[in-house]
Amino acid sequence: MSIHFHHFLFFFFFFIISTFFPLCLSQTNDSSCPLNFTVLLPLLPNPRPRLNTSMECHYVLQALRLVLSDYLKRTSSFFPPLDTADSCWQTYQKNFDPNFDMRSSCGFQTAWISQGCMNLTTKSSFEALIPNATLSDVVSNCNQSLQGTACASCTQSLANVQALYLTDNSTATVSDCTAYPWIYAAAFANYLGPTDEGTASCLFLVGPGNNSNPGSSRTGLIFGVLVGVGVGLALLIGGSWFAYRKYQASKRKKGKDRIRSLEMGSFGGSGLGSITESTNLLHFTFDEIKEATRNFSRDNIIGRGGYGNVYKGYLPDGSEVAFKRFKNCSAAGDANFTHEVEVIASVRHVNLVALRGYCTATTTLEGHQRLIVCDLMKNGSLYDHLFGSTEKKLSWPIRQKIALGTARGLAYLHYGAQPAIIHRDIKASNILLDDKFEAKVADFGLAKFTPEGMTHLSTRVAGTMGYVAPEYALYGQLTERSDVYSFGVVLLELLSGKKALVMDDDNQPSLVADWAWSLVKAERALDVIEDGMPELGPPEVHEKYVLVAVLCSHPELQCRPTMDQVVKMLETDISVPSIPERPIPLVAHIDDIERSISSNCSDQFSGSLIGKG
Ligand SMILES: *[C@@H]1O[C@H](CO)[C@@H](O)[C@H](O)[C@H]1NC(C)=O
Ligand SMILES: *[C@@H]1O[C@H](CO)[C@@H](O)[C@H](O)[C@H]1NC(C)=O
Ligand SMILES: *[C@@H]1O[C@H](CO)[C@@H](O)[C@H](O)[C@H]1NC(C)=O
Ligand SMILES: *[C@@H]1O[C@H](CO)[C@@H](O)[C@H](O)[C@H]1NC(C)=O
Ligand SMILES: *[C@@H]1O[C@H](CO)[C@@H](O)[C@H](O)[C@H]1NC(C)=O
Ligand SMILES: *[C@@H]1O[C@H](CO)[C@@H](O)[C@H](O)[C@H]1NC(C)=O
Ligand SMILES: *[C@@H]1O[C@H](CO)[C@@H](O)[C@H](O)[C@H]1NC(C)=O
Ligand SMILES: CC(=O)N[C@H]1CO[C@H](CO)[C@@H](O)[C@@H]1O
Repeated sequence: MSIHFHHFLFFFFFFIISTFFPLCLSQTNDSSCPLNFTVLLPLLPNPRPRLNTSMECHYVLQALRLVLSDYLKRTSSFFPPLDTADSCWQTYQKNFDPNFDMRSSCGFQTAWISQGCMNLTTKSSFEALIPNATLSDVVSNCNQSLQGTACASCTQSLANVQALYLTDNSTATVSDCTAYPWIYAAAFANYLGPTDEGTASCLFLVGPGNNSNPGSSRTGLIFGVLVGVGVGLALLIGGSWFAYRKYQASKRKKGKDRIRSLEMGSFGGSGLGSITESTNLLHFTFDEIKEATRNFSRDNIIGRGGYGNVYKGYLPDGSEVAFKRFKNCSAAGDANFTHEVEVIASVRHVNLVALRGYCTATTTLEGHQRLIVCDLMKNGSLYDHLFGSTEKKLSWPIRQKIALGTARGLAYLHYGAQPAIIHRDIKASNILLDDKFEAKVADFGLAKFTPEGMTHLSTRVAGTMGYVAPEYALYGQLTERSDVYSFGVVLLELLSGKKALVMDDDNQPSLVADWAWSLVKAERALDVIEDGMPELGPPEVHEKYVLVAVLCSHPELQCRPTMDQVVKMLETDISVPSIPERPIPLVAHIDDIERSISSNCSDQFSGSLIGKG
């Protein structure tokens, strides 16, 4: 965040020039732009280094958002009038860097500075969209100095606001829509206002920031950041640059898809590690992580999987996080990995686990290391609550909340994220729950980094077949609808308290999807619902959830709804379409094949097939 050092110089030159050569500036009339770019002046670190175009464009947008927030605070309007748009760009550019043509270099259209989305132009139109309770949540989290740890809770509550008004429509992909909560909060929720250093650096990543490391001087901070940037960015620039070019290409195609990097800026920096400019992702050193996890102590392990272990640990600022350590890595894939991590980190949604940072390192003792760092979820995974040692059964309202949250998170991965992400590994243990039982989908975008590589497919089909869509398991055909299938299975687990795949008394596999399907066909959908669930609501709602789950877990992919449709069905009164007939249940199908093979073929052949099934 503190990479923008040249600003002061530019302002300095600008003032020199405007003082001594006032005629140079009078060619364009900039007094008509109502934005006050002067508010940026005290916030810009000095000196500011020359940045790459992508970084520069990112920074231009962040700083612009701050200026818009100042304007909102003064006028209750988010944007200046359209007829001042050109003048505003010119003024901004003159102040920022006269030699950097923001509009042509970054692909910004003139009108964008005056346009929002969804007809949101004023304070009151934005407030009308957000429930009072949510707004007071924002105020309680953001009405304080946002320097340091307070930043994270504020940005989290803003992400909640974003999820509220960006829920059900393709508007989620119009990235400029995402900036409203930040602009609003700096203007009205935070009493210090957008020009406060803490507010500016938390909400807009503009400003000198503050080092969490007490005792380090400003010079030390800048030096540290320069070194950090040198090392961190050298590693990451390739990835983020590539991501940015991709973004630019898609933006040109779609026109409306602007200011994506504003959304990326929504991270609250904790001042640890070195920060990459585009996503504020932290790069941890291996030593930092060793310290946080007490040298990967067994006591800190909170999860195990084919990819490796998950550890909990504390960062020096006191926050508790989860470290996921990948097994059997080699340095060869690091560039790919960092690129992927950058992309994942740019995907932010209240129902997705937020990536905080990562680490790649080669150590003499432990070999090559790759880790990612995520927020720790207080309530563990859905699996723990359904099948673990937890005694208390989840109540119906909480299950409903988890179902809807998971559906929203997946819909965002499929239709909100750019590029779209197919999760591939939705299962109860990948749905994490925060302290308010908000569902957070974990591990998206990481399936390709499992050590098994391509063979992982067959491993998983054998291991957790209950979740894998048949077309993916059998032919490796991977689409968004494979995630929908897995979601349907998780939803059935959530409703019934039964595991995706169990062996019955005769050691025959039995899929929860087949079982639920047969109940629905027998018009006994309500029998799917787990007995003894607290706070049961109206049966119509239970039935709807069961039907949605059975529809999602339909063996034929074209019969499944999209995640967007699922969200709509779950949160509105839209009725669930009738469920198309399906072929023989999958497991029975395999049994039939096995039977026919064992009667027709050699024992060896049938043995190997059964072994796979
Ligand atoms: C600049 O624009 C403002 C408002 O539109 C106007 O009042 C002012 O006279 C203009 N100045 C010049 C030098 O054109
Ligand atoms: C712009 O902001 C600066 C610094 O906050 C302030 O001194 C100045 O009066 C403002 N200018 C206008 C036109 O509001
Ligand atoms: C925005 O407002 C205009 C006119 O007031 C209206 O025609 C348009 O449908 C509105 N768009 C949205 C998305 O509400
Ligand atoms: C929300 O707050 C506004 C003003 O603060 C008030 O007019 C409105 O009635 C409130 N709405 C609800 C549902 O409480
Ligand atoms: C959803 O977006 C489409 C355009 O993308 C728009 O026509 C429609 O009115 C929107 N629906 C809602 C409920 O906002
Ligand atoms: C924020 O807190 C200040 C005092 O700390 C108070 O004066 C102000 O009214 C609060 N703002 C809101 C929106 O509640
Ligand atoms: C940085 O934080 C320290 C306390 O940690 C505080 O005293 C100081 O004022 C802060 N610096 C800035 C520039 O906000
Ligand atoms: C500071 C920085 O990361 N500079 C990079 C800008 O982009 C060029 C390639 O376009 C790189 O060579 C620089 O290292």
